[in-house]
Amino acid sequence: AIETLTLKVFGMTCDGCVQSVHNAISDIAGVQNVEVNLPLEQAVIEYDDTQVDKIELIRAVEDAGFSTT
Ligand code: 9UX
Repeated sequence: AIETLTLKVFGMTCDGCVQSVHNAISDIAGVQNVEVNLPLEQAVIEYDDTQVDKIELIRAVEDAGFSTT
């Protein structure tokens, strides 16, 4: 099924950070849509849960250099 996950993303300070987070998440197979919001410090991710799980999404954000929930 297509699921929606909202993650808090901490440590973003400019639009380049937003792009980094967006790219890191959207590169993952099964991710359908990503919206990253700097002032809200969050990413809203739509993904196919038969292809990718929450842990993988969290890991992608962390690997991009940001902390998340
Ligand atoms: Mo902006 Mo972020 O110059 O990793 S890209 S601070």
